[in-house]
This record gives sequence, structure tokens and C-alpha cells, in this order.
Amino acid sequence: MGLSFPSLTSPSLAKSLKAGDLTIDNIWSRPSPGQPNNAAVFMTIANNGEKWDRLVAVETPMAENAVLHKSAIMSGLLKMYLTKGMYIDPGKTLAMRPDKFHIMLVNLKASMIIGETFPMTLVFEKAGRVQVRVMVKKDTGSKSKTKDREKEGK
Ligand SMILES: [Cu+2]
Repeated sequence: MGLSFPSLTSPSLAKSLKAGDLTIDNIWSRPSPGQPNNAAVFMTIANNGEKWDRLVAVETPMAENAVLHKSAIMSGLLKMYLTKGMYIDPGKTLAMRPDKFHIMLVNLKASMIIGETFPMTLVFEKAGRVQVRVMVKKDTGSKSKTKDREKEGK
């Protein structure tokens, strides 16, 4: 594996990554200030093919364990469950979110620092193993605050 990663921001980070019929985009993680041991990772996975695929596992050197989680509201509380996989149906896009599917890194081995990236391997049932890099960034807070949509010239 004589691969080396460019350590500084690489332009490829912002681009989407293709693996067969899958297009993986916007791969990011929250920083870990409040709860140093766990962190959630999000991304979108679009399936442009004609057959379903399924994310079945993830691996990363950043944490002792990386699991697939699904969240659901039970009696008013947001709870997380282990899920065996995340299906991506043909023509559909799986968008991970804190209150839906996400990847959970358990027992981090290092701090998640905003602006840094770390490697992760996604294991798909059909597309196989896909190497990605996760960008640590601030939560843009789409859910906690109601935003007034204003017209802005971009
Ligand atoms: Cu979780």
C-alpha cells in the first residue's frame, strides 16, 4: 500500500467520489469537543445504477470501532440503534443525518479537529471496499435553529 495522502487540503476533497454506480459526496464528521469518545460521520451516497447496493461496514484507524447507526424518535427522545446495513436503492440517494442513518465512531483514538481529514474505508455489498477521506467540520446546524430564508444574491 505505498500510498501517501497529501496532508494539506487537497482539491479532491470537495469533489464527489465514484465507486461503480455509487457517487459519494460531502463526507464529514463533527469535531469532538463535548464528548471526546464518540463522533458521528455523515455523507450522501447516490446510486445511479439499476441495482441496489448496501453499505455493510466501515473501517477507520481513528477509532476502536466504527458502526452503522440509525436514529429514531422513541417517546420524544432521539435514540440510536445499530443497523446491519444501509440500502441504497437504484436511482435513490442516501443522505446520512443525525436523526437518521449515520456512522458512529466509538472510542476515538485521536481528537477530531476542525479542518483536518482522516481516512475511512466504506464496505459495500456490491461495490466492495471504497477508500474515502472524512473532513472534520463544524456542524452547520440545520436542525437546531430555525432559519429564516432570505433572498441573497448567492
Ligand atoms: Cu450514532
